[in-house]
Amino acid sequence: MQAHGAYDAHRSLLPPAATMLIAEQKRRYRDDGYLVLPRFKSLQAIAALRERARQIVDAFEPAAGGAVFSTREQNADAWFLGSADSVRCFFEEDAFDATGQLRVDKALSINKIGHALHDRDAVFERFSRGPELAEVARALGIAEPLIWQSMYIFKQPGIGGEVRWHQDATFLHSEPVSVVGFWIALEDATVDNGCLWVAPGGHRGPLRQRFVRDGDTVRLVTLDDTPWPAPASARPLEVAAGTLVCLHGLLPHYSAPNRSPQSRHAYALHAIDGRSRWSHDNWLRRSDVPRGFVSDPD
Ligand SMILES: O=C(O)CCC(=O)C(=O)O
Repeated sequence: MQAHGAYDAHRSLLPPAATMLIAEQKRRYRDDGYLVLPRFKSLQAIAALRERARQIVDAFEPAAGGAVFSTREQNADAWFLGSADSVRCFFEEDAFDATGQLRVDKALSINKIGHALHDRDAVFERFSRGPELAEVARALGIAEPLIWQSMYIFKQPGIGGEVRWHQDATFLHSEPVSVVGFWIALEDATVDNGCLWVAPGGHRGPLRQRFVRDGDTVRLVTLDDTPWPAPASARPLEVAAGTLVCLHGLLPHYSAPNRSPQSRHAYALHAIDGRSRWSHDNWLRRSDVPRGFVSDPD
């Protein structure tokens, strides 16, 4: 990738990306299970979102809960389950030393904020909705999008946790599977700082696992023993800040740990098609019905 300074200065002069997907892009999504749309969000919009995330973390009192977010197994404590309907911070697994003290400042220790930012915070609400996202969702075949989940992912310098191979339909299941991930880079994502890796075409395989909730417990159930893709078939998605990556719900993807000194912030929305049946044993439960990408009139 180009040097950050020059790259950013140049990019801010470019026109916004066209949001009307052309046939070739739709074909690529159908064939590969993902689509990369550069320059989808402006640097100004990103700056506003990052500032709001900074404020949320600043106001966060770890004593109030603050579970570690395990990127290997989703630990189902009350803090995690309650985040389905609210805005909560989760620490990186490696944030604490052996005595339980934070190794670095709180602002550099948070793994993510989740999972209802898009509905519970005005700044995130604005970023998460609008005609551009609505148009992309429509073009990808989601006729009645319902945004069930949002995550601000920090991938902190040095301790940013791995997100293992997974398919989003494991966590946000419906019949038929319809979930699509809308992942937006808020900083340049590189192999060094833990960009996404995908298995092109892998969405044509089966759903391997389901993350099933029973009361206040959750478990990962194996549905299909098909192995995860071989490392050689994984493709890194090195993208610039502002890029939107759309991920089919069955596409295997992962991100490696971030051992670099550079963070890799991203914001992810997950929407299902309201024409499919939401699986009520999903971990995520809401007190209200999720909405789509169209903003409420003021
Ligand atoms: O941003 C990451 O590192 C992983 C995100 C991801 O896997 C997802 O949103 O499904």
